[in-house]
Amino acid sequence: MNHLERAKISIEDTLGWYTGQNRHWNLPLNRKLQAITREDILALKGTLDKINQNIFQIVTFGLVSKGKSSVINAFVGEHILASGPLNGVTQQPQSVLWSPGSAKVQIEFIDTPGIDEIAGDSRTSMAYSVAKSADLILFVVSGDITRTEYRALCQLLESKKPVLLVFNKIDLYPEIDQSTICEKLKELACQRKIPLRAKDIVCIAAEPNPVLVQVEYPDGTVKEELETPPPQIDALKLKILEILNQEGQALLALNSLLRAQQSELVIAHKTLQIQKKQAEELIWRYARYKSLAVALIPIFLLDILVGILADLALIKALASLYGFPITSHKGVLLWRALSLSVGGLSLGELTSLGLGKMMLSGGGVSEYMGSALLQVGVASYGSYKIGRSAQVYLEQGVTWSSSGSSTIIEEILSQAPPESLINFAQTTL
Ligand SMILES: Nc1nc2c(ncn2[C@@H]2O[C@H](COP(=O)(O)OP(=O)(O)OP(=O)(O)O)[C@@H](O)[C@H]2O)c(=O)[nH]1
Ligand SMILES: [Mg+2]
Repeated sequence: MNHLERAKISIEDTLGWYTGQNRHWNLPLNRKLQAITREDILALKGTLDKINQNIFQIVTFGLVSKGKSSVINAFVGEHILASGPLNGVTQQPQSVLWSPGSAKVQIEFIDTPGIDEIAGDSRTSMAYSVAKSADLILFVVSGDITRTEYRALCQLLESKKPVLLVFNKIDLYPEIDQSTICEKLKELACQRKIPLRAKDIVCIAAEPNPVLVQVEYPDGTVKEELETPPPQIDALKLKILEILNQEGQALLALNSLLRAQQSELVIAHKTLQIQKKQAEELIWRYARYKSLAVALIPIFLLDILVGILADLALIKALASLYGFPITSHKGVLLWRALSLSVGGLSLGELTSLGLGKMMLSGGGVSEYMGSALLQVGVASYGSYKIGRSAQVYLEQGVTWSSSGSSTIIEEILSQAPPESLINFAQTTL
């Protein structure tokens, strides 16, 4: 099974958990929780649809008026998106489907509003949030790279996004200079003055200016007329097709999984917030059970065993309270990890105190009680700590959920060829 198929199953699985299809709810559905996680569940569904339909999302990004909308229009061959010389023509993200023909995938171009020099501008944040969910970003520039552009580029690369630098409006330069400009840009990349690889820089003219051409009429007269040349985007088309062929599936799988994890994280966080009080009660209840059992069972090791079982039961109870996916096996693994990090002390001390309790059981009641009480304190403290840490782990449930998304992500990253865009995006900055 390839990565894309495995990613699909993993996301289906995840969605199943959160929509209650394959989730062992033993609590009535929490209406409030359902309401506040509705959007995140929809986002998860959207990710699944995207992967089911093989939709590869390409986002255009850049400063205002660089030609972002024009690039998409040039691909689809129609003036679908408004473009114009004024800054801020695009106010909202818009999406346009394009089928590249030969490739098996569909491309969804998403146009974003131009980022502005003003920090905190709402359209800028909108553009960033769209870009961060892209499978590939076309960073459109049309001239010297400004400080704002450089910073924005670094910010996207820091979030491990695959980026192509698209130098648009190349027609504004005399034809003989055009290839020199492209070479210069690539050289800057080689010198690391642009944080990209030379091969990820493409020069195009999405909507070239009209040029004067000589038109010969049937009567032999020759007139100069303005004619709009076709877009010059072949280099970009080729580059995108190359990426799609070489690593399109891996990119699609990787980004879908990362996006699904993001939605899962938000759902987990909201669930934890809402169930906080109940979880708190649960933790204390289990801490009490455990202390009682540990204090009353005079048999050494049996008390420890009962204590461990109580912790395991607590972890399972917390998981099912939150409705997060957890199997018994994962519960044990989690308990082991947690008790090593927080409860190592309690287990060790419980053992020695248990031993003490056993030795003193032949002595006076007060000695036995003293040792047992100490053991109870450690037991309930350990239980409390384990419960608390389980909450934190559960919040990050995505990393060890039954769908195994992290394992697939790790595989995709480790199997990405050194020359791939995936590998570059992961290792740069
Ligand atoms: N000469 C030339 N002009 C272009 C090219 N591509 C776009 N333009 C012009 O640049 C201007 C801005 O283009 P848009 O596509 O609206 O730019 P944008 O980046 O989407 O702008 P905002 O939505 O405002 O952020 C328009 O007047 C286009 O005609 C090109 O390749 N060559
Ligand atoms: Mg635009």
